[in-house]
Amino acid sequence: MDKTITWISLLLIVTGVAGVFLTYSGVSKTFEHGMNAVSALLLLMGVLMLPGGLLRGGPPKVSVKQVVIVGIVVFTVSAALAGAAVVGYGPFRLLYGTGPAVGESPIKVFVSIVPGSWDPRQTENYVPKDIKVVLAINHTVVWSNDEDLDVAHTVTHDGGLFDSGLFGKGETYKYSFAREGLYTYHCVPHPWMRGSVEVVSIPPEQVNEILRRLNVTTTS
Ligand SMILES: [Cu+2]
Repeated sequence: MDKTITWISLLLIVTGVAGVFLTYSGVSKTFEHGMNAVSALLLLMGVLMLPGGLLRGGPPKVSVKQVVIVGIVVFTVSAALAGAAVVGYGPFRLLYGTGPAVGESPIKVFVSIVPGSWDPRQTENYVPKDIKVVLAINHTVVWSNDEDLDVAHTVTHDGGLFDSGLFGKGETYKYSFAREGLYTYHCVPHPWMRGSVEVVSIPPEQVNEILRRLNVTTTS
């Protein structure tokens, strides 16, 4: 067995698995595809190299101690993965879906990404920066990229709940909030761009009363 090749291939496999896990953890859709391709390639290289390293110069002679160590590592990794699956951590969140699908609200809220948002010296970017919306009334927010130059931005939740991916000048991104909470978000290429949406709920009678007074008809 060739120790160097074996270690390199194990390192590639670990890096590859970690990379795939991270990219599916909702860090950012913007980098997901590129990162995944690189991680998958590392993983593949590791898997292809491993037998070469292990079997070079005849089958490896292993001691009981080595078997025990490998056993402990395999057990720990399996237990960690099983635990992650149970609590829906990282990529396993996909097993539990993304929460209830929610329709668009009768009233939409518009946030403008104003010209010059790409400039870190400019304090105005998402305008208005911090908004409050009410479930069933105006929980659908539309962000529009109003740059006058060809600059793409993202609307990316800090916790990975939603991510627009890059969208260019003149384009919009729409998201409907399903639950109460404070949602802070940022722009991936310009991390100084930050905004928040506070989502609150009120009793259904009040919702109906407000919509009736505003003369807004719902389609449900
Ligand atoms: Cu941006």
